Amino acid sequence: MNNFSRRRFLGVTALAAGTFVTGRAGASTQHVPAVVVGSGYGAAVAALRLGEAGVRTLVLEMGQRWDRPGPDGKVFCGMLDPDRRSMWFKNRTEAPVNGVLFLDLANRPIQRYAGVLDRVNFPNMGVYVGRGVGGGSLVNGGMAVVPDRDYFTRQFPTVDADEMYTRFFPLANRMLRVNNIPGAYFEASDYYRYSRLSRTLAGRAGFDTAFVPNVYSFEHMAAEERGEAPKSALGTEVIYGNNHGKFTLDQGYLAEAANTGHVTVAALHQVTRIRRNNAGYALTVREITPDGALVAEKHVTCDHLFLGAGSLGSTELLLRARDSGDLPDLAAEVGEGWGPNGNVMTARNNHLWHPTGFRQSAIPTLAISDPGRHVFAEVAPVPAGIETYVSMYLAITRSEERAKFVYDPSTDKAVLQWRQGQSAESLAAAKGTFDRINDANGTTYRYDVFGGGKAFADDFCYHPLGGAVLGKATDDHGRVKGYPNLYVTDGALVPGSLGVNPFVTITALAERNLATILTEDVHP
Ligand code: FAE
Repeated sequence: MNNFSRRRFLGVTALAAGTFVTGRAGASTQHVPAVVVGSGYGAAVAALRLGEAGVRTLVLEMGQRWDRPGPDGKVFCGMLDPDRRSMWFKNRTEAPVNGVLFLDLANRPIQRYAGVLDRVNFPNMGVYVGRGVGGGSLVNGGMAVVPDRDYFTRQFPTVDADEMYTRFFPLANRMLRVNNIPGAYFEASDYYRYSRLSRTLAGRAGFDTAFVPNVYSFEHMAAEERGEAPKSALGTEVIYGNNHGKFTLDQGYLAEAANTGHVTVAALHQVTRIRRNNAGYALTVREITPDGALVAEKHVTCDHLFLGAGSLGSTELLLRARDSGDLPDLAAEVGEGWGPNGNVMTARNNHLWHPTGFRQSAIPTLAISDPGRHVFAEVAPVPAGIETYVSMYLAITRSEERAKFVYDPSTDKAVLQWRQGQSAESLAAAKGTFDRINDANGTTYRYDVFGGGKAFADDFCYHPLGGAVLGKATDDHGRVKGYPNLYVTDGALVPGSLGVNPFVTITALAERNLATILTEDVHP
């Protein structure tokens, strides 16, 4: 079933999920056997597998449920005409691309609202994350890549790679409905002229390219191009949500979890504090309206607590708990091992006889591989609606640089201690690859695309990884050290670098961990 529309699927989820209603502040505490914090990849896996095992589970997600159309009839706003739905409580959009030709094409003032994309700004690093039921799946580029096995084994020496590569990666790919662009469509579509040009220019520099699998339905995309389906990827939609075509977690794992009858999803519910309570855990939860007004402070207790609030969210909850004395026995490694997956973006200028096309699919499908420098550079679209002659890339590099989060009691937040120089190794690798492409083609970098007039953007990332690393802050299955029945199930487990886009790995690892936790801890 590839021709899906968001509203049809989300209707099922919303009905099946029911509601989590306890009255206003001061209402009595609700007890549930299991709580999952967040609703991204790791959280969604936990919710489904707990539900299937018959465990009554409450999913608490701070973002909105994205199933109702706005006044324009669309659930999500577009990238070129962002409104309040675009970003999480900002006065102005903070899109990664600042503009082209020094025109601020992308960013504009918006009303503060529970929008779908957040950029969390730390001193030297901005981190993009999704906010809503479905987490990062709502805003990401859908690129679904299984990591190189040798590198995976280096990052996760205690995980059985055979089991991952024969059982859990294939399972994750199936569950997420990963598909590949048909070669004939790629070669013929006007919307992939930009990728074909980058392939040609990379080839002249001696680099191979490879297709990148995706969870966006290429059947739907081809129907968009034929005019038989509403345009989403071909209508410049991606980082503020796709109204059609992309198979997100709310349509997959989370809808299936709700259909078990044991899982309830509460949107606009942010967990602010976790403490010990008898044999389990007590949570403080803040419910807000989409405009940010406090609805109620709620209290929930549970026997098993799964943290799936993402690298930033899960790490912050744990650090706050350790350093404020709520869970004082948490390991010293909590907050450590964070990295941006070596993310570096860059943009090149093409010759006038090499247009990239004013029509560009927002879903990337091709990557340039530079094995010598360990650079995997995805060809990103510049869907500006005009010819820009710009080629843009997200380079994923391998780097050993790691940073830690420190809890700041004055703001009650975890602050990332990433230093500017820590991106130098990644930047040099990406520069090595693209210098060679420029040299082979007589082309140059663009300095007008990213903030600060820089050719290489190394001060933001899409792939935050680490903070509660597997085997360090947790045991080898994500059980938090020192606290039974408390688990981390998301990107916080991944030690800073994977070499490729992370969501397939986060999903597969969560499947692996849940399989053991369910048999050994929940239903021993
Ligand atoms: P994540 O999906 O981030 O979900 C965490 C959820 O927890 C969010 O919904 C939060 O709102 C929620 N939350 C946080 N704190 C709390 C709290 N205290 N209480 C309640 N809820 C909370 O976690 N990856 C790829 O593999 N391929 C791509 O093409 C790709 N493109 C990307 C493009 C963009 C613009 C962005 C932002 C990311 C992209 N990523 C991509 C990264 C990918 O989406 C990310 O690695 C995963 O979403 C991380 O999954 P987690 O389960 O760790």
